[in-house]
Amino acid sequence: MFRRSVVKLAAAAAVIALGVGSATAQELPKLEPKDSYKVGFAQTESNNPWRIAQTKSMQDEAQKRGWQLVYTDAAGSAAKQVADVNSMIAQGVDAIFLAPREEKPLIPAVMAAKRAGIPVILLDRSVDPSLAEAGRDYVTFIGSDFIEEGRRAGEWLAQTTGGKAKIIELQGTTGSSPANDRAQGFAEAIKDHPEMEVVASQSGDFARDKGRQVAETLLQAHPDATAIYAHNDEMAVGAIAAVEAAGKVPGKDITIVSVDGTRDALQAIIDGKMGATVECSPFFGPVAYDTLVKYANGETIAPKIINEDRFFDASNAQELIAEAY
Ligand code: GYE
Repeated sequence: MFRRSVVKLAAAAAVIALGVGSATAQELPKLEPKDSYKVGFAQTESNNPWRIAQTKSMQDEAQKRGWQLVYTDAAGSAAKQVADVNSMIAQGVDAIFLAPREEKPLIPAVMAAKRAGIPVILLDRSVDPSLAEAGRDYVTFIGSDFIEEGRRAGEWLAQTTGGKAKIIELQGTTGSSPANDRAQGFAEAIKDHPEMEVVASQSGDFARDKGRQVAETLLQAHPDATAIYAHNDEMAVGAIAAVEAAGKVPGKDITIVSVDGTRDALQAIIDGKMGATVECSPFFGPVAYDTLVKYANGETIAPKIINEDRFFDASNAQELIAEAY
């Protein structure tokens, strides 16, 4: 008798647990419409003009709206970024904007926020889609189409070199979504050009000096290289110094193409040292907060919100440098 009721009770508990479990596993945390929010922005690092412009955009827009912004800088550490998100959860923010440094290590942060009932919007970088999903684990990803960026860089290089190039590729941060996708898009663009070949590919961690060092080593190992594809402008600017240190002329002996659209890159294009850069906008503030307001108002949010990006080369760099960062 006693045993039977225990079994029944256990079964009922299991049903309830299943019900609750599957509901929370499927549903995103809701957000109440309010006049102003306290939001978190978990930045990955601040070692380049792109990051600084992005942070400023998030801060300026929060100030304009009278929102409270809890800002953290993970200083290039995925582990610190997870801790930063946990501290935002403890501070009871209404929502978290996260720029995940790498695709996998930030999954626990996304899940912790979800468990705490705090909606997350991914900004500029994404997480591994097999481990976390937009619309279920986080609200949406807002940023550029990195595969398309890589493709545009590759197509420009194919056109400029007549489909003939020995390429050094400077990859971004290992395990980050822009590094993965920019490599993929570029490879797709050059695969039908039999005389275009990536002779070496190594990470420069999206950083100027690391990019310079890696380019220096790879230029020594591959003296026949004719082009450099950098996954961001900071590494491309570092690579210009490496090319010059190797006694070669950037823009003549070595064609350089990259991604972002920083002021230094546009200046290098004007100076003829760099060929082109695919724009990747860092100005997220308005679209980030507008999306959160729409979410709070119960509007359907697309799983990806893709920024429109331009292309900078010798034809427009001079005209557009005034608005660069
Ligand atoms: O290109 C780079 C930055 O995640 C899209 O990260 C961003 C990239 C950007 O450090 O400069």
